[in-house]
Amino acid sequence: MKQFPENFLWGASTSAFQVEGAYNEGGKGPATTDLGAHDPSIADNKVAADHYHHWKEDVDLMAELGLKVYRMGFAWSRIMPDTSGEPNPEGLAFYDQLIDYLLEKGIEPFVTLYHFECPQAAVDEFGGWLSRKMIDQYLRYAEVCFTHFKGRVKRWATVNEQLIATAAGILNGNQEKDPQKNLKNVYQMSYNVSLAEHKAISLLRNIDPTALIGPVCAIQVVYPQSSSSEDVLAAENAEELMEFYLLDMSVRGEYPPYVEHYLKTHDLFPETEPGDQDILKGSKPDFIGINYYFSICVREKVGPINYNQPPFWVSDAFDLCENPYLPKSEWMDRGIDPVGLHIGMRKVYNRYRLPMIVTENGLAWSETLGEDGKVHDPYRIDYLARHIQQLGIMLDEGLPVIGYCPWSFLDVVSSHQGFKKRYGLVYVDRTETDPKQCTRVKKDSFYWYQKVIREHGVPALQASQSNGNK
Ligand code: IFM
Repeated sequence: MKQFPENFLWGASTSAFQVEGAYNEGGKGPATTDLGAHDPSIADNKVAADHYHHWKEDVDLMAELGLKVYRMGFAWSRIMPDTSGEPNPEGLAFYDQLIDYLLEKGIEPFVTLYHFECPQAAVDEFGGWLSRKMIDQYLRYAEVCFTHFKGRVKRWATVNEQLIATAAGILNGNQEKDPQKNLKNVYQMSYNVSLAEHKAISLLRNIDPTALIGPVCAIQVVYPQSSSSEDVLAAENAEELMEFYLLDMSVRGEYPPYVEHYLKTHDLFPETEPGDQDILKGSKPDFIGINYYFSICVREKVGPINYNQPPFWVSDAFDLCENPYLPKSEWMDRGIDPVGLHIGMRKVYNRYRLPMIVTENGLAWSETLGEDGKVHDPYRIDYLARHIQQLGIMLDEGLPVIGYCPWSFLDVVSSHQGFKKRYGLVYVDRTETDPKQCTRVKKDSFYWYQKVIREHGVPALQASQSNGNK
């Protein structure tokens, strides 16, 4: 068995809006994620996993699991309910008790400032990230958090999955219907997020120079459908447009040349202002958070642009296609690909030379409690084991992988699939329409991961379909 280092950060992840519930309690302001157009037959985040009322029990479970770090989120509008710049004392008090109890249990809180939820007030008043006013809102929020939690939170994430946060109108309030204008909005919002991120990093250096901060990126591992030069170039284009454009902005404060050219020639280049360069180049993150679930496969673009897909796939530079070599499952229709994590993280390190922590990785499954009152999830254990095994190989190769936080610590609500799509190590007993008591039940994967943490690694695995079935 590969022994992971003693100080390896074994963790688990959640985000605030997907677990907390209590959407209108404790002085919290409305958020985009509260007000989205939800199908009433699908659970929303009003109760979610009711972590707001179960937080102590949840931390006890984390301690039982042996977590070294808990990658969590603050709900922006719980701390800053409106645009006045005045924090909500009740919101801060909720996180005070949670963070203090985590620390008491020896678990490091690793907090994401912005994980998809935007204060609705900012969207209503000035269009959210479409306006530069949002940069000031984010910065004030960051200032409140950095100051209030100084010395207790020593690791921060600026933004979770900027690609999704800016592409999904339901999360950021971008209602533009015209596809070209919508795309332009996406790139403008993303540019504003990058400015906000750099300002926040510089601010943390002043407020708490010993704390660490970095982005959380949904890395895109893109394979060409064939070895034709055109398909290979299409795969490179896709990685530049969906991953490196964001990470280059986070780390280097500039677009990759290909992306700058692409945006300019497609009338998508954002509006900039004098002085932006100094902001973007004025700070650098300490680490990169890696979110990875699956790889994708593309081929050379032929035919007209298909606007009927998420904005980040709308392009004349590549076309999405199937990867026939990977096993698939209900919620993993692109395929399960542990080696892709290795490929993706190696590229990230070679490009940026920063420590990396896996901030999300996990397998969704539609689960219910069994007749024995338990949840047996061998599929999840297999998925996690094979990805952790790849981390061991990376460590042997000398890549600075400092931790692993599977998604998710407990079942969370997904924006479009409610509780049908479960990722947790801990089961939350509720249905789509009836939150019941949200009783916690430890899945088999909980006990398995507990052993992984205790023994510092996973036993050697047999090759299986999950490694590809060429
Ligand atoms: O639930 C999401 C999370 O909010 C961001 N990363 C992907 C997860 C699974 O879809």
